[in-house]
Amino acid sequence: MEELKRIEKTALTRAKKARTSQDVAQLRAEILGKKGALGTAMRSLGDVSPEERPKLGARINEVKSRIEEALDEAVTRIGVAERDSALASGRYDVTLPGRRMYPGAPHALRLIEDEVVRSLTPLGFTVATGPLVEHDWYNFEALNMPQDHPARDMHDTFFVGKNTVLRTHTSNTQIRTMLTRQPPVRVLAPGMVFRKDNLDATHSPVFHQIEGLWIDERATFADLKGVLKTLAIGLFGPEAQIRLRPSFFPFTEPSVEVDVRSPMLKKGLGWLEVLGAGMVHPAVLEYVGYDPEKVQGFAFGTGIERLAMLKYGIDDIRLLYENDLRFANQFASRAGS
Ligand code: FA5
Repeated sequence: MEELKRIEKTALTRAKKARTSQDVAQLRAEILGKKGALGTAMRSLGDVSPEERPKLGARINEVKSRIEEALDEAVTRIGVAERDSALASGRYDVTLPGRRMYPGAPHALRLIEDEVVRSLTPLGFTVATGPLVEHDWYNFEALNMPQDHPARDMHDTFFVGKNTVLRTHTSNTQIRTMLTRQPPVRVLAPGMVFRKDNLDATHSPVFHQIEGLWIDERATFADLKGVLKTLAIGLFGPEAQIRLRPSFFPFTEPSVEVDVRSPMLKKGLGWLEVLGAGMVHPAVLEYVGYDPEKVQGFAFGTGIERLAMLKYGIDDIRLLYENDLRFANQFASRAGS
């Protein structure tokens, strides 16, 4: 009990005298820390008789809370004093110009991806992802492009191993989705893709696509047109129009290329090609174990860079990758628009 009284007295006096936050921290460690004076007192409880123990324990707790209070008071007092002295010594010059803040802005490619997703989620689409390093089977074979198919030439491919490629399109995610889910399926698959294309104003060896897939008992070409129109309006405004031209993809039949025209676009008076699409080929449905007699559907895929270039009037794809803040910040105000 005597020793406790002494500890308390010293601690309270030293707390009052403390001048800096370090003084308080040191005192706190010396008295309240594990190896501090009170900690030692706590441990000595084991040596006293069972009758004495509760009384002594209660007393230790009392002393502890009084010391804590004194230390807290010291912290407040010192904080105020330190601020006053900083102000008095003129460390703040209120006439200096403020420091400029540079808030981040979403990248143009992110904005386009978000817009596509936002336009189509009300129709029941959800987002799916697939691997960037892909087995040949998912990237080509199951998409009706066997080993020697000439359509493979259109995708100049980076081979990582004999049967492993950097995916050349997001269509691998169609296959992976259909293999793991049963219809109805409605997914959007955004992501990075790779082709051995030389970097120039309109091509990059690494670029981004977003893929759509809708499979159901009765998902028709008319539904595809409706989805594409919704997408065009979401991206290019309510007056956007679409035009479908016959095309070829090994994994869709019939296949189309889709052009868009909108007064919102600078080149709005002409038709601009924006994506490829078509009804999923029955052979692809068979590859993934669906019955083409029972289910059908459509897919579409588009290049996000090209959409960004059209929408924002960017004439060189390289600007999208250079991270020049003067370029990147132009999109700050477009987030959510
Ligand atoms: C495809 O990749 C098909 N998978 C799209 C598809 C999906 C069709 C589903 C039907 C059904 P394509 O090879 O045309 O298609 O590429 C799609 C888009 O990617 C092009 O329209 C273009 O916008 C973009 N693209 C292609 N190569 C590059 C490149 N090197 N740099 C930037 N964008 C590119």
